[in-house]
Amino acid sequence: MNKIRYCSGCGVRMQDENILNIGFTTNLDNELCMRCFRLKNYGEYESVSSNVIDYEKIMSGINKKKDLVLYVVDILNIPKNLEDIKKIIKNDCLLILNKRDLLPLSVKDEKIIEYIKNQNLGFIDIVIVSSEKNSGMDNLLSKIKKYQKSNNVYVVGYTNAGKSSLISKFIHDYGNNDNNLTISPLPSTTLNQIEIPINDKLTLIDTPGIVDNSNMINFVDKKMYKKLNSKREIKPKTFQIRKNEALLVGDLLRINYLEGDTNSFTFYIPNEIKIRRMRFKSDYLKDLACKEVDIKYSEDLCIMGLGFIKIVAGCKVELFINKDTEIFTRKNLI
Ligand SMILES: Nc1nc2c(ncn2[C@@H]2O[C@H](COP(=O)(O)OP(=O)(O)OP(=O)(O)O)[C@@H](O)[C@H]2O)c(=O)[nH]1
Ligand SMILES: [Mg+2]
Repeated sequence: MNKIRYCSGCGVRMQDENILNIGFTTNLDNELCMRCFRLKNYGEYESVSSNVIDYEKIMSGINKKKDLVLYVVDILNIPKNLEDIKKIIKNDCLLILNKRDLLPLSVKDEKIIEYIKNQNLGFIDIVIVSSEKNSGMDNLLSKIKKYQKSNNVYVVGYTNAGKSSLISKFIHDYGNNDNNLTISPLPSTTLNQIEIPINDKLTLIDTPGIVDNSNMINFVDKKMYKKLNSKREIKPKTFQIRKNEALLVGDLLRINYLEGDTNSFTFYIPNEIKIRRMRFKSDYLKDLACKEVDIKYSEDLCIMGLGFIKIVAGCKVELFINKDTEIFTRKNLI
C-alpha cells in the first residue's frame, strides 16, 4: 500500500498515479507536490478548482474546538460584511488586517482600528500587519499569547488574503523550522489544512482560503492577477469630476458621472492599474454589466478585488464592470 504523505506547500495528499490530478509527485518521498514545486522554483502558476477543497470538513473541525482563530483580511479589500465569518466559525476571532504596506504610510492605523471597533462586530481584537514587509508581527504575537486557548491557533480567511504569507513570516521570525508554505497571487493556493509548529507553545494551522465569487480576481487573466496583487505602496490619485464626465480604470471598470455637483474621486487601487478620462459619449466597455450606484456624502465606493475610491460629495454614478464583481459603499475608511 502507498504511504500517505501531504505536500508541505499546499497541504494536499500526494499521489504518484495521475499527473492530471492534484497532489501529483513523481516520488512520494518529496516534500512538495509537482504544482508547488513548479510554483516555487519556476514561478509557474497553475490554477486549481476550489471544488477539490473540503471546506465543510475543515470548518466543522475548527468549530468543534475552542481554539483561537485568526481571521486574515486584505486591508485594501475589506469585505462588506466582515461579521459574515461568524456564520461559518463560532470560535473567538482575532481580526487581522493584512497588506498594510499597500496603504500610504500617512494613514493612521489607530483610525482604521477605531473605524472597525465602532461597528461592534464581535472580534475580540483587531491587529494591522504587513506580511510582505514583516511589520506588526510582535504586536500580533503578543495578542495571540493573550487570547490563545491552547497551542493551536487557526488561520482562516478569503483566498489571497495572505494567510500563508503571514504564517511564513511567523516561521521566519519566531520558529525554528524551514518555511515551505506555498504562496502565490492565484486564488486557492493552499488546498488543505497544514499544521505548522512555531514553538512549544504555538502551532499555527494554515487553511485553504474561502473563495469569494464576487472578487474581481476570479474574472481576470494571469497578467492582471499580478497587477491586482501589487506589492507597491499605493499613490492615491485624485480626479475632479463633473456631470457627464467619465473615467476608465484599466480595462476593468468605466465610471459615468450621472448626477451631483463637481466632486473629488481619490483612487486607492494598485499603481499598476491606469486611470484616465474618457469621452462620456463613447461606447467603450458598454458591453459590460451596468450598475447604478447612489453614493452619499463622505462614502467610499468599494470594488471587490480592485480597491476603493474615496468620494467627497454625494452623487450618482453608473459603472460598467464584470457582472459578478461586488460593488458597495461604506463610510470613508481613511
Ligand atoms: N502587498 C502585499 N501583498 C501580500 C501581503 N501578504 C501576502 N501578499 C500577497 O498576496 C498574495 C496571496 O498570498 P498567499 O499567502 O498565497 O495568500 P493565502 O491567503 O494563503 O491564499 P490561499 O492559499 O489561496 O487561500 C501573494 O501574491 C502574496 O505575495 C502583504 O502584506 N502585502
Ligand atoms: Mg495559502
